[in-house]
Amino acid sequence: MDFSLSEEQLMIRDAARDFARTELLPGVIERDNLQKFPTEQVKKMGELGFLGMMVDPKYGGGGMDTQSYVLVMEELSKIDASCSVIVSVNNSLVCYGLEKYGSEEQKQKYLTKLTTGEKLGAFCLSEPEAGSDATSQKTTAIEDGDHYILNGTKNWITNGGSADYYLVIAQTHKEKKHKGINAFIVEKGWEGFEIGPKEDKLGIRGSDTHSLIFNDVRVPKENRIGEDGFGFSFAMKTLAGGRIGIAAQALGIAAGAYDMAREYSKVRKAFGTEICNHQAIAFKLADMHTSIEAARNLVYKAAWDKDQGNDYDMSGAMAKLYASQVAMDVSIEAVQVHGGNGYVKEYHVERLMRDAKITQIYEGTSEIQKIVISRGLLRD
Ligand code: COS
Repeated sequence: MDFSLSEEQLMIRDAARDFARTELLPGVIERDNLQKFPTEQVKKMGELGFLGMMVDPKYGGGGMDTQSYVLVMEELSKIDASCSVIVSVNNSLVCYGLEKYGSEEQKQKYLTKLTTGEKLGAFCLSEPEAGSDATSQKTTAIEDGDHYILNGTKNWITNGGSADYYLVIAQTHKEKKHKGINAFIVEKGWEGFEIGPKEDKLGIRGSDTHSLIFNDVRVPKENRIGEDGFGFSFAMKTLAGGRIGIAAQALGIAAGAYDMAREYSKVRKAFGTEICNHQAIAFKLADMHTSIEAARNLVYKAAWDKDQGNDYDMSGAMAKLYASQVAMDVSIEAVQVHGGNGYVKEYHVERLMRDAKITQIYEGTSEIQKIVISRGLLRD
């Protein structure tokens, strides 16, 4: 086994680390407080090539591997998980979905703008009654000549208010159940497409989460992705890669919280010495570091599987399940190491603790990951 990173991977990791420290850290508390979308930072991430990392350069992408993407996600998430989820959705759900399954016309028209940051994407699967139970889509897309007519509501959509292009999953042939579902590219501003109010969230408050309402929105047939009835499969295949991105986000949150706890423990004194000299704190650091290393190995393995062309449904699900638990555990312990200061926004760790929780929920809850893993184990 070779765990070493290439020169190129180290360079992109360091670029993300520098960017996170210089561009994300300064305003992160304010953005969290005010639920302010990081418009300027997203623009800069587009310029740095973080928004279409794995896409072929002929569509404006970086042509990089999944490992590089995971490294960038990890570094950004150490500081600002609200920014990293924007990167994750745009890369692994929207750009990946379009590059892998879109038509050449769709790639030329939409993908080339999404990779550069000129436009931002959103992935719209969840509904008020179809979150985990994703086959129960109530949004309909009914054929009408050379268009589909879209009606329904989507919930908890990341980049909901800020995106330009939306990949929307909807039911076309109800009687065919999941085999009658389609995925469509919908543009902001089309008649009948309304953006609902912004959600007031526990964490990742800089990211922009909305419900979306579709009232007789006319979508041209050429905006359907893949063959008729491919939509559910499209969503599942795309989400399998998305989960690697969220696993890397969880890993970054844990690593960021650990770094802060370690630094703090070396300067804060109690009972006449730095608190890291007390075994109660040193053992916490040992446990945190060990679990982060285990999570990192699972996340890198899932990325490696994807890069090798191996099946990554299970390894991605295992990485997300484990890394998201580690993000919760480590961030709670980081607050504890900081004592009273851990409860204060200025010290950052309380934000990381709030941000960690969503990694156990979105792109498939931990319970859904266990379904994916156990079904994979029991498949003949
Ligand atoms: N890749 C390709 N196809 C897949 C797939 C995958 N990873 N997982 C499932 N499918 C296919 C199945 O093969 C099946 O198709 P066929 O009948 O043609 O074989 C179809 O999808 C339905 O699968 P299944 O019967 O297993 O569906 P279930 O209703 O039992 O649900 C889970 C499957 C739970 C895995 C799925 O609904 C899921 O992932 N839910 C969570 C969705 C999610 O992540 N929501 C968050 C929203 S995005 S923030």
